[in-house]
Amino acid sequence: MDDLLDRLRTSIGADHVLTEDADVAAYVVDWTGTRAGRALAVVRPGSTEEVAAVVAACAGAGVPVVPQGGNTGLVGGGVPDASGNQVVLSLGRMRRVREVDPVAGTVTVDAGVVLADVQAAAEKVDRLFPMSLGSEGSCTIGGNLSTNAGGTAVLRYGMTRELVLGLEVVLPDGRVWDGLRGLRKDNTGYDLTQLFVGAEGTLGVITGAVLRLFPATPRHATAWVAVSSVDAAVSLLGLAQQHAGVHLSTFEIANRQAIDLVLAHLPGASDPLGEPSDWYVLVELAGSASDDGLDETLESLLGEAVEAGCATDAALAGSPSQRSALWALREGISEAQKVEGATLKHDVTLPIARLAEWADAMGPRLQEVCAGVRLVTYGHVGDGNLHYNLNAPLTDGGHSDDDALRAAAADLTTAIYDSVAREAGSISAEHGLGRTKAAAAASYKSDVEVDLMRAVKQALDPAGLMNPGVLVPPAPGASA
Ligand code: FAD
Ligand code: 2HG
Ligand code: ZN
Repeated sequence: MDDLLDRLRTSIGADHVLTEDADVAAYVVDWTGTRAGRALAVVRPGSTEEVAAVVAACAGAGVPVVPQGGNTGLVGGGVPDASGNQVVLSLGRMRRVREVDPVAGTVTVDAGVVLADVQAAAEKVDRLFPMSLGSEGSCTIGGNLSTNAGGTAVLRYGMTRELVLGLEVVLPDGRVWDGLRGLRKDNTGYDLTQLFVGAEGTLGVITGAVLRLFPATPRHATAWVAVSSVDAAVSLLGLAQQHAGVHLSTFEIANRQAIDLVLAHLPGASDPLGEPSDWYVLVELAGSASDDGLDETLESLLGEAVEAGCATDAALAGSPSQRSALWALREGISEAQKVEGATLKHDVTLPIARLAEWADAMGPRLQEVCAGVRLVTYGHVGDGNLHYNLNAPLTDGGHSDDDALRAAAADLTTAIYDSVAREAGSISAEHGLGRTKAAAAASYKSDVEVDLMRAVKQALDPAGLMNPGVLVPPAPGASA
């Protein structure tokens, strides 16, 4: 292995090959703090050519590579396993916005560019890059593409795969595929770009991307709405679609438990409504500079919603700072859950029409499995996607009983996944599979689907060195 490390140092500079425990520490543990591995080295190449050199050297030495962007992934796909034999390839030095073309509506970036920086580059030319995640200050475009990230703008603009036109990828043998084309029309064969989207680093390392831009939406009308149930939220969604049409950009749900955690743990958070409600929806309409009347549309929508019984109260943002405060309540939930204690995440999608009944039945069922487990339910209800997360029961002294949650974790997750499968839903709406869910996802797929996934992996990465153990479960009898 010393030979490999020497080769890597020669290829990208000794300063960018990290092996000391203190230097690699931040790269081997995930955001949740629950997935920790060990790495042979963390390498930080600064260009596509350097990425190719690293991958070729690792392939030559038979050493697995784990691509990593901002390390905000929630399923353990970007951190190494416990073997200490894997090289973490961080894209953190590849942060160049290569080109912005407002007329074509494209931006071309290095894969290590942070999502917020892509948004800012678009804004500078009066355009919008719509993807929006709570982690946008740290996650990278390479990670967003590799997880096919969702977020709060999917309702209007779609998942990451709908926002990309072309890619540059270093293949598992070190060759570079230059597919950096900004064409909207290109029917010249298999869509290779889409093959790498959502591949979680198992087919190659994305080094660059051409992304789509949209007209800027500087005008917003935002409300925090109290609703009595998931059912009421779904009815409100129907009304919002009727009233606001294309301007409806955000429709996010959170239960009271989730908001209680934010109010308890996030400095400066306050409840915008006088009376507590079981559920809340964050609704936002967005429009161009010439779109007058968004506030009026939102007010009339909410008036009708109260009359129809699908909303009980609402607070409208009257200023940008009030808007930020409402968004902070929604975006702060993940962090607040983590501060509170042990957490079990379930990122599920169901057909929207089935969400309410499913959630109503699931709660009591989970109490049978783990008495007192706290349901922290929130997410992108407009996309049928709930983060059906759990926090530990409270002890008599009011502390998070993390051991109780850990003891019941497998049974709780199985109860949720089995019932999602019965509804023809998905056990990973937007976070991917990583190491955490690869085996579970395969167990709910048909043999045909799993075979197809393995065939794609085998075709592109026959040596199995790109992020092994992630997304594709090993074939029966094969070593992981
Ligand atoms: P990493 O965590 O570094 O990696 C994620 C996966 O992509 C790994 O499998 C890794 O190997 C692979 N990868 C990374 N870069 C590359 C590359 N260049 N080439 C090939 N493979 C690569 N996700 C959502 O979908 N919606 C949300 O609303 C959302 N909100 C979040 C809020 C918070 C507070 C946090 C902590 C996370 C949230 N996430 C959300 C999850 C996470 O931010 C996304 O999955 C994001 O896309 C990961 O980007 P990253 O750069 O951090 O990738
Ligand atoms: C969100 O929508 C993210 O806030 C994170 O997808 C969800 O932490 C989670 O479970
Ligand atoms: Zn989410």
